Amino acid sequence: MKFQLLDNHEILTESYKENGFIHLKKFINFNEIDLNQYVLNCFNLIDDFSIETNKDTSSFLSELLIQIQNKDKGKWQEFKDIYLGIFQRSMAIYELASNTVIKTILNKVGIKKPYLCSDPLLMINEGSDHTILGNLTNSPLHQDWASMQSSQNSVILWIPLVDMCPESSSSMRVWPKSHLHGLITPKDNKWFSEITDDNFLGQEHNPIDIEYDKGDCILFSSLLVHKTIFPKRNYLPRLTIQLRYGDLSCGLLKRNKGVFNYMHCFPNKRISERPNLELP
Ligand SMILES: O=C(O)CCC(=O)C(=O)O
Repeated sequence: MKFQLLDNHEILTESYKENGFIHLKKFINFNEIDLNQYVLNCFNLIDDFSIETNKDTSSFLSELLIQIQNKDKGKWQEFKDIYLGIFQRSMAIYELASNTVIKTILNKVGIKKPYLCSDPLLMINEGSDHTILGNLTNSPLHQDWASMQSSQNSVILWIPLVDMCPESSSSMRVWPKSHLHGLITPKDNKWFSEITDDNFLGQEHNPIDIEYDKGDCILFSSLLVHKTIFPKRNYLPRLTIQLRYGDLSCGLLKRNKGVFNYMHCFPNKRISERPNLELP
């Protein structure tokens, strides 16, 4: 997958501070055929899928997900494991995450000493015809800080890799200025550190539904309130890059002794717990 970052962005620092997010148009160019090939290579770890890769990514993904859905539920679980383990960690996404243009942008929004506070991820949001990934894909009302627990000024770069069509694409709803309230207490033990409408003063703010083009970037504060939105019916899957950065120079992070909350490297199961694992 080849990304070419466009570095002609005028960073609207004031607007970011005020609203808690900025929309960077045409943030990356990428070669779609390679992206589809990467996706196919991951699916082919489960079975042999034969499908043309030179299609629009949404319909390509949709076709693959339907093919898995038509198989037995054991295959669904295999796909979930591959999705969480391998699929999300494309090397191209890691390369992108370390790009100097991104570092410059991070400096402009106040992150003096950036570090990656979670793995850079390639994510799927399922379409209306798919149920394999379930709640792994769409997010409820939340602030990312509750799960990231990084610096006060930590940010997320959210980069959709498919074309948006308002009638058939999912997106994000964001509440401008909501980051100014600080952290809102999440519900107990809820997936995605969900917050309720009651403990969020959402009425004070008018939410915005993001309309994106493929390769745009929404850069937002980890304290911005947001959630996934999708049309009532007939929407296609979406592929998104998500990058998360904190600031090593932040007093809060230091007082929290550099807390790090994304422990992807813990083995899910030991070798002895996988009796059918073929050993090298
Ligand atoms: O991609 C989405 O629909 C939601 C993403 C999200 O909630 C996040 O990046 O925190």
